[in-house]
Amino acid sequence: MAQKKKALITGITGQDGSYMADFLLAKGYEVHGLVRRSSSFNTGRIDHLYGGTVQETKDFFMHYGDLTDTNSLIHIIDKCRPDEVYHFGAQSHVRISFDIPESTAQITGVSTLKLLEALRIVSPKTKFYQASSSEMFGKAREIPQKETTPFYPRSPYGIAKVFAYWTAVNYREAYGMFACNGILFNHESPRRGENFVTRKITTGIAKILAGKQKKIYLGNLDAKRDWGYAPEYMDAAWRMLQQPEPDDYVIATGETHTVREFVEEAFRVAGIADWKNYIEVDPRYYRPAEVDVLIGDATKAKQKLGWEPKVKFKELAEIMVKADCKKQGIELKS
Ligand code: NAP
Ligand code: G4F
Repeated sequence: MAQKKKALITGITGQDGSYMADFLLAKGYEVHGLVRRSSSFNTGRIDHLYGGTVQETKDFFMHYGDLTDTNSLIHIIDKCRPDEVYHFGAQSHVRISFDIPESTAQITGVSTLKLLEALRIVSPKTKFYQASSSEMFGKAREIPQKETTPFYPRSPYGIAKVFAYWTAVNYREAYGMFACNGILFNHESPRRGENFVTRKITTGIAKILAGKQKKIYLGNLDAKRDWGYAPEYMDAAWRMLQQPEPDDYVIATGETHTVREFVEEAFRVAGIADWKNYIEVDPRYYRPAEVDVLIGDATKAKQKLGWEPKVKFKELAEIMVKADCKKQGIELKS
């Protein structure tokens, strides 16, 4: 019988890592996850994988570690000897990266160097996925953005991601390692962190309907993003590591919408016409430097990976509003 493939996922307790764990387990992988110590449980997104208690199954293993702790990374890689590493762990909030730029640089940027160096020493044949971001395009030099578009990051987060991107390219070119950058545009889901704008809106609407919240306080409503559906983006990330050669790919829907349009669509799904009564603009949520417009061109991914997004803007808003309403005990009709 062929040996199961082994994957190590950093950021397994986050949105993407948890969907990737679901995806790889369904494909028959043995999945290892790096989990950091937290004073409250941080495994809510993966509890379903082991029935709600912190127990391992025969195909699913958790390892305590931290992206700032090089020794923990070396030990985990040595113990698992993964065929593939999916590096999703990061301080991933752009606004907050202005408050904690140094730790963001370490966790979001330098951790890629630590992992690749650990792999180079311990397990150089392991394939490596770097969770690169459309935030690297920042003050975009070209519309739409593709693999060849120059970077112009606008936040400590974006700068850290540019460092990580070039580190992955360098380890590929210098040491022949199989390292790929997935340059993913915003992707959302019911598992999205509640302080990212789409989820803040959909949880807010659900709580308004449940009578638990009166208003939603937001920042810049004019920013435009290319929003896709997170589970589909994990399929793209996996496909990158199955190619004969490592490469970098933009993953996006090719549509862009303002935050205001997301608000309008989400309130429409919830059956509330007068959304302006529930939204207040609070300058606290503005950023010192904003990324005004992002829109991706995923032609290369379509041609080389056979990947295309199915869920677009309206369906995404519907999925998220319905899921958050359901959590509040409210079933919305289609
Ligand atoms: P997320 O939900 O914020 O998840 C981040 C993960 O990183 C969590 O599991 C978190 O652990 C972990 N983490 C943070 N600091 C750590 C540390 N010091 N040591 C170990 N683990 C640590 O992010 P996401 O939305 O899933 O995004 C996944 C990756 O893709 C990130 O690298 C993000 O920057 C990148 N990305 C995301 C998008 C998007 O639209 N979602 C687009 C492009 C790129 P806790 O659960 O303990 O906090
Ligand atoms: O939802 P956001 O916080 O996502 P942002 O900044 O685009 O970053 C996300 O996507 C990146 C990919 O491009 C990832 F790399 C990154 O890790 C993260 O997942 O904000 C989206 C837009 C921004 O323009 C922001 O200014 O929404 C605007 N916004 C308006 N009001 C708000 C709010 N953002 C947040 N988080 N909270 C608000 O109240």
